[in-house]
Amino acid sequence: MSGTVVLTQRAVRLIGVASGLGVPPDDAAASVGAADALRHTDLCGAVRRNGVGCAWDATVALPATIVERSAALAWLCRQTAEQVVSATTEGALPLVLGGDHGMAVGTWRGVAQAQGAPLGMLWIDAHLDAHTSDSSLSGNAHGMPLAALLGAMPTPWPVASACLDATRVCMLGMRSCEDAELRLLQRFGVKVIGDDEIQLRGLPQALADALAYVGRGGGAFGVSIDLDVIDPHDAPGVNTPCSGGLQGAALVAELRGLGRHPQLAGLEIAEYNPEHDRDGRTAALVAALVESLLAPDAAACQTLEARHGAHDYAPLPVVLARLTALRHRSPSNSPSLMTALIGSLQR
Ligand SMILES: [Mn+2]
Repeated sequence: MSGTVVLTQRAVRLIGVASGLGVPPDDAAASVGAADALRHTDLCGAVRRNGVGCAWDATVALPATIVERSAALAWLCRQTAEQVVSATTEGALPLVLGGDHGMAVGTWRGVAQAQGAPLGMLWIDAHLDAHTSDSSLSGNAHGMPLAALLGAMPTPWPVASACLDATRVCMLGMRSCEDAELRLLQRFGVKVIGDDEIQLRGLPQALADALAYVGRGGGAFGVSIDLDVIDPHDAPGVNTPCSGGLQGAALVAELRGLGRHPQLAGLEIAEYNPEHDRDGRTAALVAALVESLLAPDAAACQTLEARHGAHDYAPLPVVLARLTALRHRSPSNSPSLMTALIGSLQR
């Protein structure tokens, strides 16, 4: 029998989307390169450290032959949706990564199709992403995915019908929006927990409320994280920085274990821009988010350790980290290793 203990959890499939279609022209090249840049930060390693299987499944990239913008958007969304459906059908949890948040239309269309039902949605973002092609002044599709997913886009829009259950959609962290977006979300009855409310009530309570809302009735939900929800000091590598916002470390801590939620049907991390990053800190934050999302929560660790007769109240990862550190210190002397371990647990 192997000495490795694996907590039961779906494997994770990472799907990159190389798109700059939905962002301002100056950010397009960096946005196209975002998925590839993230691929080199060992996100699979971050997932596997939690005992969860992981593979980088595919990077969806536009062929040079498709040049017309709306045809290109439609192609990207369709391909992304297909990748997501295939991962879900095989029992894995899809995690879609990229620059342009416009990819969300493909991600969540795929997840909703695989689930066979409209989804609840926790959308963690500094913006509302709820412009339509009529209301948007910039015309940038990364400001529209939520409107498209609610089925609010005027025709012709490449990906139209509703994928979300509007009564279970919650926006978390908004600190910049325009009236047309607010009106649209109000019309659909979408819940908005803005940044000011988070500052007032604290992130743990705001997040708990948001999760209860999107998971009401036990149906599947998705979580889409736009990195611009984080303070640009912690996450400068985004397309549309917005001052203020959540501390990176706080978000990492609060999302711990969410990737193991039984109703969670998919994850997405968007708007990474490697050219705007400083010292790789945004990329490192993405890796930390991914690791935390798939980490077993404290209750799961304690259940596991109780099953194995442990009763020191330190969660298993802490015990294993201590053991590794001690083994490093005295590689050849296992009796003293055990003595030292016991000593460290008693401290
Ligand atoms: Mn966004």
